[in-house]
Parts: sequence; C-alpha cells; structure tokens
Amino acid sequence: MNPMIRKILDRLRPAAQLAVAAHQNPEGDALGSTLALALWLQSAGKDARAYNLDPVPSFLRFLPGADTMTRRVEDLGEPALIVVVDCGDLQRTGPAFAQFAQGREIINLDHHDTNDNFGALNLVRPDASSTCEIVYELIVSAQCTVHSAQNPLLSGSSLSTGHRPLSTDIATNLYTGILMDTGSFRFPNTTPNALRIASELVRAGADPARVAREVFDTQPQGKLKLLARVLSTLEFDAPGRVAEMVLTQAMFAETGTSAEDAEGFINHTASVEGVKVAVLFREQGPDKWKVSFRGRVQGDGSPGINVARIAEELGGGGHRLAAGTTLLGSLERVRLQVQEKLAAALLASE
Ligand SMILES: [Mn+2]
Repeated sequence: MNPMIRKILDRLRPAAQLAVAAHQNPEGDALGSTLALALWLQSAGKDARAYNLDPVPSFLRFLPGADTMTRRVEDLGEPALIVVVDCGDLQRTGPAFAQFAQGREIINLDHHDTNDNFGALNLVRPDASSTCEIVYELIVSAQCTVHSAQNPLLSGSSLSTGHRPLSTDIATNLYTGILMDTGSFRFPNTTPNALRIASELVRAGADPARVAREVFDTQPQGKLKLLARVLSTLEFDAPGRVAEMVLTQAMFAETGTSAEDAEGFINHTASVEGVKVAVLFREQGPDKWKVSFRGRVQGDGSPGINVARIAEELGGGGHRLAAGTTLLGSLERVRLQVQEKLAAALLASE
C-alpha cells in the first residue's frame, strides 16, 4: 500500500469527529469527493460533517448527502481533524473555513499540480483524473487493511462496512466527480485508471445514465432560450478561424436569466471545426463589454493561438487557452479592436 495512504488511514482510524471541505464554487469533483468521504466516514460510525462556502448548484443537488452540506462553520462542531479535498491551497475553501482550520490537523487530498502541500498529511497526485479517484483509492485501501490486519478499519466500524465500503451512494458521488473532471471521458486525463475506477463504481451501484441525465439534461428553460439568442449572433470571421458571439443585458432580461446561466456558452463555438479562437462579447453596462477568449489545441496537438497574450494586449489576462478582458466603447468599436489583434495573432501563427 502507498505509505501516505497508510499514514492517512492510521490518522483517520482514531478520529471521532471530522469536517470535510472543498473549494468554493464547487463542481462535481469537489462535491463528489466531499460527500463520498463524509458518507464513508459516517458509515464507520464517525461524526463527519460536510462543508462548502457556496450552495450546491442545482444540477448537483441529486448527489446523495447533498442536503446534509452546511455553509456555516458554526455547524461543524470542534473536530480535531479536517480533510480538505480538491484544493490547491487552503484559501480555496474560503476565508471562514481557512480560519476555522487554524490549529487543527489537516489532511490534504488533491490532484492539482499547483498544490502547496498545506496539510499535515498530503496525498497530492497530479496524475489522478480527479480527487474522486484519490478518495476511491483511499476507501479501497482501507478495505484491504480490514482483511489483512487485526485492527479494524476504523474505530467503531462494523465488519460489514469493511466488506462493502462502496455503497451505491458513495459510488454515485465518486462516479459523478470522475465524469465531470474528465469532461465526460473526453479530456487527456481519461486514463486507463480513471476508466477502470469508473467501471468499479458502476459495479458498486453508480448509474451512468441517471447521473448523465441529472447533470446534463436538467437545464432550466431560460438557459436554453438565452443560448438560442446568443447563438443567433454567431459570426465566423478571418475565414472560419474566429467565431464571435454577443450577449446583451436585454437577452438576460428577456429570458429571466443571469450571468451564471451563460457559463460555458463560449465552448459551443470553440468546438466548431477550423475555429482557432472563440470570442464572446458580453455587455456589462452601457458601452462596457467583457470579452472572453477561448483558444484550441489544434488537431495535430499543437497549442494554437495563445489567447492570454491577446487578452494581455487588451488590458486583461488569463491562461493560454482561456482568457478575457473588459473594454469600453460601442460594440462596433470594441469588436474592431479585438478583430485587429486577432488578425495579427493569426498572421503571426501561420
Ligand atoms: Mn478536481
């Protein structure tokens, strides 16, 4: 067994009260790993409570245990031991929890390669598809100890817990996290291990069709109406290498939606064949536009256009494949400004 996993299990075994937390604005992997771990610890007779700074997004409310999450550190009691999942640093949990964690022992489970090892014990595996994959390994390793060693898996746990640690509820949480962090098994982190574990989780009761339905097929009507309006503005430029879309305040008002409903819209155009850069102009106020850029890894694996550089030249910033800025002026003017920079970048790349 991995020595760090052994150390972590040794530390979890005597703990009677624990708190589990992930980063704010949680997605599938953050909530899946939080809830799976809390449910597993609870099944071993422990008082394990799950925390997040933010509410559970509506499409993840189906996750077993989601209704037991708390957003108040006051609800966490006084645990001596804390498990932080899916966070590169402790601040990602939010100011209240980071404060709460002071003076308590922290176990850090994560797969971000930027992790600063803030825990007393750190299981950080950048090769793992997701934190859920790491939590799975932990649970399965604990099951191995219960069979091989005299001491029971966890204090107060029944043998049946050791025999069947992966309940349907735990498996559903872990499967959802792996599904979402691998982009539905499309991203490069879709490793043999990720697929093997997903398969084990389905065997343990996770239902892929149901999870996909809950996560992807429960969009509010307004969101699709908003998307229809935004897509109707779609224009291809620089013969087909740039895709542009516009989102106005009026569109939010007409469809009863808000900024969070527009999350991911830009990816619709980044997925079009031949497109090297996708741009979304979002109206923030009179003559004020938030401009988002998405670059693309090209078919031959080359990195394509560096949109962070374009955003920087326009006073913004970001990552190589996802960046943005805010520009002042009429849509026409802002658009021309952006198109000029894009034309130069495309020319330089060829
Ligand atoms: Mn993750």
